[in-house]
Amino acid sequence: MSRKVLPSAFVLSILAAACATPTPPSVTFGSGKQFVPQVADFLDDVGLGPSVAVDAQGTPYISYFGFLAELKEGEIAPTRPIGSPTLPAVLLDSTKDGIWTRGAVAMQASIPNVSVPFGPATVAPVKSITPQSVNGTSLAIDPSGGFHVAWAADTGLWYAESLDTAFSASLLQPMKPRLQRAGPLGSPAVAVTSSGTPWVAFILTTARGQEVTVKTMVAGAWKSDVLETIPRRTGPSQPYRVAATISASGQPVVLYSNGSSVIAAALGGGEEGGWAFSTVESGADGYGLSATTGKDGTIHVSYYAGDQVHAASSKDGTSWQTSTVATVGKGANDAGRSTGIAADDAGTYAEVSGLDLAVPSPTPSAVATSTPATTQCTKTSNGVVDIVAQGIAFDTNCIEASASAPFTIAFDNKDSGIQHNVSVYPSATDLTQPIEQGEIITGPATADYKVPELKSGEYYFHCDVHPTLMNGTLRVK
Ligand SMILES: [Cu+2]
Repeated sequence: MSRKVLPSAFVLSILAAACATPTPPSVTFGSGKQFVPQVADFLDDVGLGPSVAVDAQGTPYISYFGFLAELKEGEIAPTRPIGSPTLPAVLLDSTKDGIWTRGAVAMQASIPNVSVPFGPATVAPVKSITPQSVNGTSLAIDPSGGFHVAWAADTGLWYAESLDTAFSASLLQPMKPRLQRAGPLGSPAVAVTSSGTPWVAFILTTARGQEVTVKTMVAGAWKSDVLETIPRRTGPSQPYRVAATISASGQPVVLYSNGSSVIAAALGGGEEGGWAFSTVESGADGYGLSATTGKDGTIHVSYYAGDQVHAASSKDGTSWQTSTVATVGKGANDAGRSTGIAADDAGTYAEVSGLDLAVPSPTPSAVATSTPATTQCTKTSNGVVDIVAQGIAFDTNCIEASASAPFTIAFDNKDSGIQHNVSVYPSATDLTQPIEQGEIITGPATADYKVPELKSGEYYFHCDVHPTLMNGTLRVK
């Protein structure tokens, strides 16, 4: 079996918790068509607003925000390797052969005598970003390997590009006074043409409403277009996420939701080469939009529709075919939802469905709100509870045992060539002292894990290799 990992077969996962005592990243190589979670970054409070892109060679890159971890009293800050970016910052990571390079797009100041990977731009206002005042990053890579990154921050919408070895940044849309809380300035989307022209789309809330705004570079200057002004909704301003991609004809296609329908705006199809609008799906709320264009020119879009994730595709950018990808349950934080869609570069997936979906993206709030509600709890029988791992998932997200009696987890790892275990912890946020740590076994294999007697209450279990994908509650009664 080849140990080469298909680039499109990654789920790039970022540990988003504040980690004063970081767990070392676990890197598991897989083969064939399967998702292989990896921890890209684990120092400090990192991973907010992630965006992923793959370059022409198939190397994946992720942009996201990083903040200093808030330390509890007595905790010692983690040591950072030399060359690590100073925080807060807009970060950029990439992986090759299982090794992650952690660099930055923008930092508040350069570090004397230290070169940070990817040559971040010096952007002094980055100093004031907080997890509350930012609203997403977006990363695009042009065919010659240039990076294009946009991010929504307290001071406004920023864009940085690196066509050579260093990023240069500019402020596309200033916010004055600066935002204390993310909201009026929506999460951006960047698409870049084959000639390297960036298109940046976002929704900005103004007195007129929620303005779907597109900016692009024309003869060295930024030009702005408002595609539609959506009436403001009641409650705190929280614009929808937008998506952008480049069609087969090399023109930008911007996807957005007006609250009741998902709309596509394609440049070049309208009168005198203007924007042509089409409805992707009416009746879909369209949270968490993501879009991409396949090698064959088909445009793929994914988004939420109620408690489902839908995908739509179009050959021409005007007529759309929709399908249901998954039913995920209704969460409380709609605006925090996000989806991700990517078409396979080599078309390997064409016989499957022509596309890969990773749902939801590793946005912390999206993960938390999209977990389906627990319906059934697997109970112990004669002191034994069965857990099966298959397809990088447990067959249950709840197990129940009796108080004051030890019990056994009879674990069956059915995933051929993939490592799993089951470890029990006091809670999802208290992962430093496992109550029981199961030996990691490579499937197909089984193991019996002994759990000591516990007081009644709720505990947490997960697979230490895939903690974000395989976890659940242990109820002791
Ligand atoms: Cu696992």
